[in-house]
Amino acid sequence: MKNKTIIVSNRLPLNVSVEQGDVKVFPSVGGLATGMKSIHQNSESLWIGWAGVASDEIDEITAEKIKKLSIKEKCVPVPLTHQELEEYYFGFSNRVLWPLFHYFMEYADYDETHWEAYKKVNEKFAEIILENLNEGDKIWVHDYQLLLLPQMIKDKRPDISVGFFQHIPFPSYEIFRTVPWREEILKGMLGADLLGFHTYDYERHFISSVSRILRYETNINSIHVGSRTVKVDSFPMSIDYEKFHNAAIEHQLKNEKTSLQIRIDQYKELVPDSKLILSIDRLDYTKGIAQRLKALEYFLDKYPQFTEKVRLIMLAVPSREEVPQYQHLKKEIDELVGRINGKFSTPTWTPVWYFYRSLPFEELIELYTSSDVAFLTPIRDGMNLVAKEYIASRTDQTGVLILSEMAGVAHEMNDALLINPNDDKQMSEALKQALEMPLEEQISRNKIIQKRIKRYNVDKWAEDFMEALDAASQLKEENLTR
Ligand code: GDG
Repeated sequence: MKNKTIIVSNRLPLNVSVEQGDVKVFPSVGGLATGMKSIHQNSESLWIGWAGVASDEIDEITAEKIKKLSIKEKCVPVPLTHQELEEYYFGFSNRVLWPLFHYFMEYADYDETHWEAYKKVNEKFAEIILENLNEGDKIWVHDYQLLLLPQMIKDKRPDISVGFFQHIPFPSYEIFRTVPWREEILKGMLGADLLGFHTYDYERHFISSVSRILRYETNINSIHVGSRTVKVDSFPMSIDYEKFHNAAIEHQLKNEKTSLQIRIDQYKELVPDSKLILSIDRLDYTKGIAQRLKALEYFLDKYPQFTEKVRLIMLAVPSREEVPQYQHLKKEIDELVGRINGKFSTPTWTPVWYFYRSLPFEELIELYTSSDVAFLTPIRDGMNLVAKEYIASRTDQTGVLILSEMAGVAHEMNDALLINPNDDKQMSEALKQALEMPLEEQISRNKIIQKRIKRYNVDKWAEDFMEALDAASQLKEENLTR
């Protein structure tokens, strides 16, 4: 049997539908699935994760069908009960780790039961991995829901190479030290041979936490854990550039239009010098959606000459609706949109078009290609792939990207208009600058960014990580034979 790579994440890249005993399993195309495509589809591999259906809400026959259909997609489901999801996913992952790692300390809700469930579910993942593991396999674990998993695997199989990549920020030591289970979490992560983060800053924060909390000896990008050397490095995640760029070209050649594109075109025809500003995120408090709306309000108050001339298209994708802070945020955003539209609308114009749902890929491309400005202002964001997707979709290289300094992606985008998402005035001035920016300047800024994303695409990202994992494993073998 050939050696394989086992990809592990909380969710499998699958959508499962169960209707009256009829089970269907479709591959899904999220950011991670795209990122792992070159590894998962084109090579020997297996993906382990939750399939999206609580195990106590289906009978055994259905569970078996899901398992069989998943295997056809090279996936192995981890069965999780409703309560496990409630405590491990909505509880510990999304009410402790998510807020804390994004510097929302006041939202962290420490609950011993949730922590116990988090450990138990990580163990469950470990058991299923071990059942599917052969000598020589490599494991790539993803993200904050599975921080304890690397060490759980290493305890049982020190010979196996384990890589871990974190998609969200790693906070500074001063934030991280507040977690009651900080030592266990760091030790869990250090089971990996290679730990990857989006940016050098996150990497540095992690190393500093290890050095100050565990007192392990650390270097610029390695940590000594007993006789082992753990490598730590940054790998800024990217996108499938060709997919977005080609979809944008095809869209522009197509004669048929969706109702969304027809409405966009009508607005542009009605007000020929009008501009569209785009905002896309999951509805999450880390994304700065409320602050963005307030900046728009400030802008429209300060520069009334833009009345009827600009429109914000705001796509907020529903997310974690079970968590109270997300419910409060939804209410706040509904009210803000209502207030802004109520305050500035004219008989023929509303400043904000608000979509609270997920749109199909085709419409996403329409938004990217039709919008003159992308207004992406997260309070904290591990990376932010939307920024890269927008630039990749601008086939004529026009368009202006207004981007928060607090997003990991800002490190790669010096030519965007970088703003502090807490500064209304600065965001408002950036909007004015973007709306008035000459086309030549837009093109000269985007050219540089586009070239970089094209060259460093998501396949390259995955390839770099796997190469670094191989190098780290080499080191591990030398240590084992010493
Ligand atoms: C986490 C980190 C990090 C959005 N709306 C629709 C839609 N999307 C797609 C976008 C993009 C993805 O969702 C969102 O990716 P982001 O990177 O912006 O954000 P998170 O979901 O928070 O992801 C983040 C990322 O992991 C990767 O490491 O960058 O910092 O928080 O790909 O295109 N896609 C479709 N319809 C929508 O309505 N089809």
